[in-house]
Amino acid sequence: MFAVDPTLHWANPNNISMIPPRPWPKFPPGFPDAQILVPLVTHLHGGETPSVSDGHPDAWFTAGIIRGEAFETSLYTYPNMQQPTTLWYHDHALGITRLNVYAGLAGFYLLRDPNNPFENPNSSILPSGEFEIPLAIQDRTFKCDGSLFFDKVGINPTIHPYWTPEFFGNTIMVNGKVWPNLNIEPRHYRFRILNGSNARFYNLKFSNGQSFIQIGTDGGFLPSPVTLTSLLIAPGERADVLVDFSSLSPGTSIILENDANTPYPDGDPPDPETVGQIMQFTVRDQEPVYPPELPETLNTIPKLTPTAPTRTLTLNEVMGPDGPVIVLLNGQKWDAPISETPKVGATEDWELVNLTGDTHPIHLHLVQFQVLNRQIFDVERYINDWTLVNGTPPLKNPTVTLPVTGYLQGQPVSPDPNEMGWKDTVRANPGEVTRIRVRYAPQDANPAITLPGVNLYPFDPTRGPGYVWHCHILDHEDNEMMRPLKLLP
Ligand SMILES: [Cu+2]
Repeated sequence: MFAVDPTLHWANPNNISMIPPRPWPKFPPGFPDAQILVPLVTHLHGGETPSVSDGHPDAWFTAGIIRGEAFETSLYTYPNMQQPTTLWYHDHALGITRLNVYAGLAGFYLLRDPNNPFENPNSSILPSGEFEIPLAIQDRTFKCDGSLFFDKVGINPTIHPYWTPEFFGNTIMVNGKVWPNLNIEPRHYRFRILNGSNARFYNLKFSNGQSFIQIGTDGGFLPSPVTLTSLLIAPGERADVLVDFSSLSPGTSIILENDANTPYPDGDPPDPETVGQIMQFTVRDQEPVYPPELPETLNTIPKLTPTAPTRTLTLNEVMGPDGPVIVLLNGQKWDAPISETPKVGATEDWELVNLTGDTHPIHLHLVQFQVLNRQIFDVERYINDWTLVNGTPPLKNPTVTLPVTGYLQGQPVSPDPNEMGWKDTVRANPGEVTRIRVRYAPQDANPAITLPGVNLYPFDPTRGPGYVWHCHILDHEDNEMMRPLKLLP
């Protein structure tokens, strides 16, 4: 369907060892040996999952018998022991995830807990049944015949013939339908919103300016409800949202709009006639139903204390003649020696030092973490000194950590109120250090007994091929913005 770029480090099921000399063929046909056999592997995003079932990028397999080097089984086990929340599953095969997800390999995985007071079938606090609707937002571009279009000319075609740094579609699809309308009753609804796009951020708001309430984030319910008039959501993030339509008169139509720039935050504004619109809601002629009052407390998020040194990790972009050619974490490619090896049970602070011009949604597998704060820093001086210490990326040697302390400016800024819960994907903004606190233990582990070297998972997370952390802009993830994450006993 789409141009597989074999100049990236990718699954390569036919084991193409030599890329023929330039000039490279246009797609189609591209490289025919790269186009046949589709490697894929499923990752349950946000899941506390054994590593053999986590969808490691090298654990891919084809419809035949060809398997990646980390493959152990195609039968996965999900313990489902974590808090109830909006998870989703999608392809994670090395270097081809952007194409497989764009082709449709993504879906919701709503984890429920009948023992949770808001999820109990007898509770009427939250809308349920037909009034609880998952909304997967994805941008797409279609050809005249209705088939999907994906970029097939690279921005640096002499280096990567087909890869582009970000794919942005020119239409918005919700649950597989372009710009849908939903007929609603004049009452409250619960929407499980997912940004399932490859690279597009959304800043969502209603055309009538009405507010709405966010009750949950990536990993579960927020500590308390947060009233919003706009919701910023990056690829991979989820938001559990209540919207009250009870004051709208019958026949009224309102539009869920988007005003996030692409790339985010400093790119072009969306066309208000096209990608500036997400979907429409039209009110049926019915008696209004008013929402019950929400409790002030929805969840208790434990206070964690770090038990290991802070990790300072950079986000790097390497420029080619016509724009980015590769995007890196800590200056390293995917196959450089593993450097993120926390002890199971440990609690670590990670400082994500963004040296690029864009926001990157950074996702860690296995864990739900807490966002501590963000702080601006002197990017130019840091890059100069980092490059003096480490050289120009991609680095051959292990990265020497350059503490960001001497480059910080201003005060740390608290996360947004709707980031105060459990998160598995965090927006790392340009020019900022984003600090997160990560505990390698189940979400509900008692902090008093969570210690480095103590495994509280119902499985052994130190065995198997390990986990990964990566940028959730799929075009970045496919071109080296992903690193292994291996837990030690
Ligand atoms: Cu990125």
